[in-house]
Amino acid sequence: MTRTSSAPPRTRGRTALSAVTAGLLATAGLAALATPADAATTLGSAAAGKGRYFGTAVAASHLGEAAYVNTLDTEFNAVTPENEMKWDATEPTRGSFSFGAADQIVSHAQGKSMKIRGHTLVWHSQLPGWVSGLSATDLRTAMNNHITQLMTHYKGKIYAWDVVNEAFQDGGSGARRSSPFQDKLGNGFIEEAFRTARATDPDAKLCYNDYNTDGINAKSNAVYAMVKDFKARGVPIDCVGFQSHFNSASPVPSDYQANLQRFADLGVDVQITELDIEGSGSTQATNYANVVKACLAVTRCTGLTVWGITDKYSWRSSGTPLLFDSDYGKKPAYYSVLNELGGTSDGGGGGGGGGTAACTATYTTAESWSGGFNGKVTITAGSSAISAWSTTVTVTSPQKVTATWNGTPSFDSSGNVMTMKSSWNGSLAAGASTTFGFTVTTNGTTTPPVVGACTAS
Ligand code: 9MR
Repeated sequence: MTRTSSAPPRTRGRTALSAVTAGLLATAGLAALATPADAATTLGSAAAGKGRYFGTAVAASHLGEAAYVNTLDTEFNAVTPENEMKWDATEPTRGSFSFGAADQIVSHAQGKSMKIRGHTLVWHSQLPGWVSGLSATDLRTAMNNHITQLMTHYKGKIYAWDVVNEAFQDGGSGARRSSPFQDKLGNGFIEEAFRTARATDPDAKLCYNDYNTDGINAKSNAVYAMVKDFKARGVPIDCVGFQSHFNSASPVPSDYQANLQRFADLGVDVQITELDIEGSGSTQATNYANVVKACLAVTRCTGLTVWGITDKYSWRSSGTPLLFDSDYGKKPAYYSVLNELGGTSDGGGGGGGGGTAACTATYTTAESWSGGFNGKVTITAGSSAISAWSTTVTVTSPQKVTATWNGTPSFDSSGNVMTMKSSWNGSLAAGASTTFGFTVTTNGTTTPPVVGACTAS
């Protein structure tokens, strides 16, 4: 990439976009996005077609990133704040509550009619130091107050709360995990937390959530016994969350579906709450498909949540466990999930398009200068010839796309997401390439654009 301090070189055939034209394109782009034609081409809409939600963990700190929000809003219809509702975030000192970051996520989700899972009210981790210093009586008061304050603040907005998280030990003992709550209040803290929760927001579903309980094993047997006992005694519980963090050491269990079913048979909903599966390619895609299959086979499995949107921000990023890669490209696992949900791929180039025409889009900065740069995207047809292609280019506000060439652009309402479709250059033989280009005025921000998956027909 060449850096010069002069004005941009003129490019032959470039289309200058006046403010008026850009505005018209933005309007046209909005209309195109609203067509029912893309009804089942996203995870959320395909899951809805099966009576389920498809959610993701969201971090408030990324809500300013256009590509992050674009993927969230396009693909998902439920969110779980990844850390923002935890005790250390919401009540860092006793009695003083801070809801700012969680509120950001909640208001974004509400604006898009997404379901919200509240995570989490009572957990041994991310617990501020002051809690563990309390006497039993005081701890009981503090726990009930914490539950009451959070659930009151979000009353009417939360689909399901993880009331108690990870209260059981790993391994074969089936015992409760040591925690300030367990050690000072005994087994009864879980029941008390659920009763307080029900009294505060009777409309929210109340879940117990844990990991390594995804198959039938000593730990899940212990949770099963607790839920059975709660149901028998009328302790309010509506759902059990199965976190489903998988990797080669902890693979998708073969009795996953049977385990979900036995809990459902106790009269609770089951939900996949923190799904991620380390790996790549077709192995990862198959594992994801198996998880979706299991949920769909269990009537009371009401939805799935993946633990993040992009590998870039995963809590275990190096294991690339999510459905979108670090550039928000759709991975084979994305296509296998969509397919399993009964959705249809729009032919995108993630490699899992299931026989539809495919292409890839790759970005390079062709030239840059003080105040702007020219981006070049190379579109390459896959193993079959294609007759048209399309991809997205997302720039970071306050950047603006001020010119384009070799394609037909349209813009979303923010102006930051450009959908570029082929014009004269749609027909490509198998493996053949073409390019399109655009000029970005940086307005002080030099972040490179993010190019989405390539769609071919
Ligand atoms: O993804 C969360 C990560 O950002 C935090 O650093 C971590 C701290 O405990 O918690 C992660 O989320 C956890 C979730 O709240 C409960 N189940 C396990 C998740 C992964 O550690």
